[in-house]
Parts: sequence; C-alpha cells; structure tokens
Amino acid sequence: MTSPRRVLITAALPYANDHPHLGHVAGVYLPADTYNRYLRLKGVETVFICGSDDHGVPVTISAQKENCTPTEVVARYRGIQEKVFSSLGVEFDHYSGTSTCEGHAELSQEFFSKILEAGDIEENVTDQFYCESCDMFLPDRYVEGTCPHCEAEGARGDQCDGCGQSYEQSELDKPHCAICESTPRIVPTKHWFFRLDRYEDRLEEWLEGCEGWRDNVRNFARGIVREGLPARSITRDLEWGVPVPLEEAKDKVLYVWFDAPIGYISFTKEHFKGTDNPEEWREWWSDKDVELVHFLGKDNIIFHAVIWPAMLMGQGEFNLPTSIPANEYLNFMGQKFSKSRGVGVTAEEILESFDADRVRYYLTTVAPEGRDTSFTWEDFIQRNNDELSDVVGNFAHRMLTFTAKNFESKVPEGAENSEFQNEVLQVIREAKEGWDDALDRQKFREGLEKVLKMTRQGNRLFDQAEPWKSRKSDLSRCGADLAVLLELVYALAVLLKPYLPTSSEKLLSTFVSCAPSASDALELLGTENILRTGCDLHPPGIIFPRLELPEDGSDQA
Ligand code: B3M
Ligand code: ZN
Repeated sequence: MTSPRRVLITAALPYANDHPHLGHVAGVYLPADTYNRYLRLKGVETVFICGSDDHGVPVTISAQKENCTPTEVVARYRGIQEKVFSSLGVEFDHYSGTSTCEGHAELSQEFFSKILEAGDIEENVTDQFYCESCDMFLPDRYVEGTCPHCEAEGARGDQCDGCGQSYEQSELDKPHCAICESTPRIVPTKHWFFRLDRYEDRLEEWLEGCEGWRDNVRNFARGIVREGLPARSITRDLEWGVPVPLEEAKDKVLYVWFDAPIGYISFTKEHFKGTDNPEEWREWWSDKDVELVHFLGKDNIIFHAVIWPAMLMGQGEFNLPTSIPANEYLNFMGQKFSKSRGVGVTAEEILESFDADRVRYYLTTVAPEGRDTSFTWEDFIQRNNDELSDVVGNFAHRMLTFTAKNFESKVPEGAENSEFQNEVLQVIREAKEGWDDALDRQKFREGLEKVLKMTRQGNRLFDQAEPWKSRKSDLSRCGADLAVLLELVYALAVLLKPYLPTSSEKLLSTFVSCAPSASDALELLGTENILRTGCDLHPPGIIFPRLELPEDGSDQA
C-alpha cells in the first residue's frame, strides 16, 4: 500500500499589529485555506499552520503609538486575527504566535548557533542610524528614506515595498526617523551577519530545479541570487525579540525576519504537543516525501524563496519549500489598501454585512494570482448576483423545485447510456478534471471558473431537454433527464466545497441520504450516476439570495 500524500501548508504570519484587510485575505489566507480544503477533499493528509509575527519593529512602533507594551499589542491583535480568520472559514490546524509559542525562542537560537558554528554567520561593526531625540537606534521601520534600488520614497530600513528588495539600512538615501522625522546620526554598533554569499551556488541550483513555480516567484528569486547576495545583518539593537544567544550580544535580539519563518516549525511542534505522537512534527518537517507549501504576498518573496531556504540549508535538518504560491496585490477601488490613509475595508467590516462565503467567492474571482487586481463594491455585488445567485443558486433551485413538483423530491430513475446522460456526464467530468488540474496548480480563480462554466452548461442542457414538455409525453424520459441533471447539482456541491464551505455544506445536505461522502464521490463524478434512485432529497431553499450594496459602500463605489 502506498502511503498517502502529505502536504504541510503555511500562510504568512501576519504582524501582530493590524486588522487583516481584504488584500491580505485575498492574497494569502483564503487561497491557503482553499488549497487545504481541496487537498483534504482529495484525501491528502495536511497540516495547516499559521500564527502571529509578534516580534520586530511593526509591533514596537504600535506599542509606542498606543502607549502600551508590545505584549499587550500582541495579545489584542492576535485575538482579532483569530476571530477574523475563523469567521471567514479560514481554518488553521494551529494558530500560534512567535512571542507566546513555547520553544520558539529556543529553536530560533538553535538555528542561529548552528549556522554560526558552520562559519556562516560573522560579526561586524556597522554604521547604524541613531536618533538623538528619540534616544535609540533606528532598526527597520524606525527609519525611512529613499530606496537604493528603485528610488521609491518611504522605503523602510530593511525593505522597500516598491521593488521588494531588501538591503542594509546604511544604503538608504535621505534617512529620517519614522517617529520624530529628524535626521539620524550614524553610530557604529556590532552586529551579526548571515553570509548569504556562501549559499549562492546551492540556492541557484535549487531554484533551477523548482519547476512548476509561479514565474513571478521563481524569476524574482533567481534574479536576486544571480545579482549576488551580500551578507545580511540578522541582529538588532532592540529589546523586543528573541535574544541573541551570545554572551557578548546580551542587549540585542534576532532580526524579526530571522525568527518569524522559524515559527512555521515551532508552531508545528506546538501543534503536536499533547497528541499521541508529539514527535510527529519532525516527520512533517524532515520526511522527504512531505511537501512544504508557503502562501504569501509578493513583498515576502525574497524572504521565503531566498533567505529562508538559505537558513534551512545552513541548519540542515529540515525540508526546503516545495512551492511558494505568492500573490500580487489586491487593491481597493484602484488604490493600495492603507490603514493610515484610510483606504480599504477590513475583513471585520465586510463580514458585518455579508456572509463569509460571499466574500470568499468574490475574493477568489478577483484573486491577484498573476497581476494586481482591484476590489470594488459594485463588482462585489454584481459578481455575487450575476454568478452565485443567478447561475449557481438558480440552477440548483430550478432542478430541485422541478424534482419536488414532479417527482416528490425523490431522485428519479436514470437512463444509462442515453445520449443526454452521456452529454451531461461529460460536462461534469470535464469540469471536474479542469477544476482538479487548476487547484493542483494553485490556480484558484481558474478552478472556480470551471465550476461556473459547468453550471451554465447544466442550465442550457436543462432548457434543451425541455422536461416540462416530456413530463406530459414521456414521464420516464423526463425523470431520466432530470436524474442526470441532479448529478450535476451534486457535483456542483462537491466542487464548491474548497471554496464555499458553508454553502456547499448546505447544498450537500440536500443529498445526505442519496450519495456517498463528498470525498468518496469525487473520483466518481461524471463517470456514472452516483445518486441512489428513489431516495429523498432535502432541498435547502434559496442558498444565494441576491445582494444589495451596503449603504456606506455605495458612495465609495
Ligand atoms: N509578518 C510580513 C508581512 O506581514 C511578515 C510575514 C512573516 S512570514 C514568516 O508582510
Ligand atoms: Zn526620532
């Protein structure tokens, strides 16, 4: 017997200082969740890991602004994040946080020590920005200036959002303190540097073999490696973070991007703690057949596709990523989501007016898979109405009410090998194959389009069969035609399962007594009539009522 496929899925750890907005959801958490649900439906074993990124400057800046401690900021936002994800139906197996997860600091320190012992971390005195009026060093987001690579303004000390590059802060032009705006002084301080240059060949070779990756990710990573990788400082003059495990660096912490991805491992470890097999985490990280899939936004590519793999190579015990589906950005009405500029809508806000599945549906149809896309309220309403209500919901409703009226809501007897049956089954089979192929390649929008197309074809086939006529002239033919169209409704419920967990469950409950479980049925879809003849259907009523624009949305649209 071959053992089942295993996939470890992670979603980028959100900084514990923000309400997840729809851009984050569309680009990272929703596709990760859809992928997890898809794999489970197929019987693949998965572990789905996430948690908050608690360390680093984003959190300390928020703490300073909100006049509280980083620990308080973390606790507040972690609660918000968990609530948002669960109300969207994004179901992680484990959601932790880098400042609270037991063993996370130790594991991060182990990574550091091991890479240090291998001679790939070296110390160096460097010039760092120091703000006199704030009386502190200005690591990362504490300093802003002009990007040395693309000249964008507002670039931060460690990374530019404009071009996605990361660099040493001393390279930044026109630096100023992000808190008080004053121009910082340069003060020498000692830091520890990760010698990425020593990994160039291995990274290049590894990336060469990473076939099937999205072009945006692979080309970007290869380009960066080819340009040559300078040593990167991985320590900071801060109090908040994982302490550097060296006597002489007692007042320094690890750079947040050093400890954050290690969270994927420490959270997995925590997940298995208290189970029958607490050591199972190791299999998920070391067994060669386990696939490791990281979902993230494009600004995180360099860290996941270059620096993190180098850390893993240096540490030596764990698997490298199998794929890194990174998305572009979802914008809001043509502008970048921005809390500070008040652009966008948070997940909490939209969920006040709409069901999670409506949000999941729309965000999948505008998934920023290959290019930036835009959320607009009008489009949100229109796609939900034109597609989910008028095509999907309407088709299911039409078939089920027709069955209720003419066949007492029982699955009518099919007609094997009739031309019509074969045609409908073929439509189902093709849709299922296309859906499977698209989801396997993490093309979620494409997978959903296959389902929609199948439904439109179903509607057309129903019209073509004219069962309202054959009902009078040939009831058994009418029943047979309907029986196979009900197969299509059932297929619809199964194929929507990864995308719309609640609504697909409602639709599936129609067939509770007539069909095997969705997982068992998946392989059979479109090959034969699966539904048991004569069995009772339980129509769910209208599953997708038409939507209206919320009042405060209309003026923005
Ligand atoms: N917190 C960056 C971000 O939210 C970061 C991701 C960490 S993943 C290990 O953009
Ligand atoms: Zn300052």
